[in-house]
Amino acid sequence: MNPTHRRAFLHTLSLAGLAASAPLAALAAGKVKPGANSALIVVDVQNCFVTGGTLPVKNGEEVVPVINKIAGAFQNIVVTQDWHTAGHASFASSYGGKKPFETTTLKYGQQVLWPDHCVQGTDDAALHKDLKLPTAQLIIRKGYNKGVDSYSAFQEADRKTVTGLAGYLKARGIKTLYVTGLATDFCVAWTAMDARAAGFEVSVIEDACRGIDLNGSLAAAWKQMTAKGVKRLQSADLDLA
Ligand code: VGL
Ligand code: ZN
Repeated sequence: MNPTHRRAFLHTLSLAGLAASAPLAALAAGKVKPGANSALIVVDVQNCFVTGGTLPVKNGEEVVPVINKIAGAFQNIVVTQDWHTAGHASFASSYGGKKPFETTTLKYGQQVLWPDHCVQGTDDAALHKDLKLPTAQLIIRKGYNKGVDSYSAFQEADRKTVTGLAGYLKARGIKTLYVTGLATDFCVAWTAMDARAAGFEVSVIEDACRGIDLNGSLAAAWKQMTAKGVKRLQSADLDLA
């Protein structure tokens, strides 16, 4: 064996040795392990958005066991609640001659009109009873300004009024967010995109979300999220060990 061949042979041997001695965990290749500077964001897993609620998302309750399962992998968890005043500007009932799921133009732009939902203090606005997040550190409520909707947990629909969530996360040194909950194409998508705009690394965990899908809004939301650098993960991509 000439020296060049010998080096190549040794190189191959040492690589094989490395592979053989690699711990099993490392072979669960590509799994993501959320670190101390990551947070799980659980968006609007409330009675209003599941079966029996006022604005039910199809199979919305199915996110609960998925979120409970992945929560153990996170040191930081933030929960959000849609928290509207009665007579809110996003309710169709606030206008004469408007039906739910029609749109209108408000001062800040187009607004989908919804059935009355998630009114402050009602059982409909309560978090789903099976959601088990004892380590969650913050509940942020949004949509309480009567004239302005807030799909996003960061910024209201006027694109001016902030909720304070970005400041909270930054003050705590959090850099990476994993977004879950309801609904994929509204509050999850707006939260994820605003998080990108605020400078966070963001993944949406698809099977921990369910969508409303109003006139193709689900596909449109994924397209917009992808364009803004939001990653699309599945709960199985997380290292829960
Ligand atoms: C939501 C519509 C109206 C959501 C909230 O949580 O996605 N959707 N309000
Ligand atoms: Zn709402």
